Amino acid sequence: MKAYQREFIEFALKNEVLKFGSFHLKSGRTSPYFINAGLFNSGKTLGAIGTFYAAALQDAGFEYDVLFGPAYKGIPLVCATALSLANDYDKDAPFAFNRKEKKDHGEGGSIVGTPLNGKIVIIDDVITAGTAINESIEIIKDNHAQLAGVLVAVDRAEIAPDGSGKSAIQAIEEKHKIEIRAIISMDHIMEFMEEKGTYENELKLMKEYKAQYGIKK
Ligand code: OMP
Repeated sequence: MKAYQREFIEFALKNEVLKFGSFHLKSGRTSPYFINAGLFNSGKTLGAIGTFYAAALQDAGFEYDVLFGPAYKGIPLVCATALSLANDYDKDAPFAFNRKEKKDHGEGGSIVGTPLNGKIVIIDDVITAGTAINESIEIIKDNHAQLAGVLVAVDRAEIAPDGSGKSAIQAIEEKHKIEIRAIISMDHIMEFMEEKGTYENELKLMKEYKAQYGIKK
C-alpha cells in the first residue's frame, strides 16, 4: 500500500466517509462497510479528496483529453481533481459533467463544461456491481467520445451479480478494453485494519463478506 492510500483511509475514517456497520447496497447485498463520498462536503475535505484522486490519476498514467464526473456525486469529485492537477501538477485538465435532466432551452444538451470529445476518463466514487459506471460509459458513447479509463475512490472488488463469476471491474475492462483504477480497494481497507489491530470484529465481518462476494483471484 502506498503512503497516499494509507492517508486516504485515515482521512476517510476521520470524516466518516468510511464506516463499519451493516449497510444495504444498491446491488441488494448487505455490507459490513460503506463509503459515503457525499460526506466530502466542505472546502477542506473536498480539497483533500481532490489531491488523492489527482495522485491516483497520475499513478494510473491514463492518456486523456477530458475528465468526466457523472451526476451527482462525480461532479464535485471531478472539479476537485482538476483543481489539484492544476495546483499540484501544473496540468490544466479540461473537465465536464452531465445533467440528469435534459435541457431543451438555453445552451441545451446534457453535458456541462468542456465538450466530451476525444479520450475521456470517468471520475466517480465507488464501484460495486458496475451499474453506475456502465451508465456513464453509455453517456460517453452517446457523445461519440472514446473511453480512456475510469478512476474511482474505492474498488469494492466484488463479483458481478450477473452470475458470470467475474468482477464487475473485470467485465467492464474486458468489454471496453480499458483499465479501471481506484485510490484504494477493499483489500487495502482490510490491510489497514490488520495493521491497526483494533478492528477484530469488523475485520471478521469483512472477511466473511469478501468470501461471499469478493472477486476470486
Ligand atoms: P454500482 O452501481 O453497483 O457499481 O454501485 C456503485 C454505487 O453504489 C455508488 O455510485 C454509490 O451510489 C453506491 N455505494 C456507495 O456509495 N458506497 C458503497 O460503499 C457502496 C455503494 C453501493 O450501493 O454499492
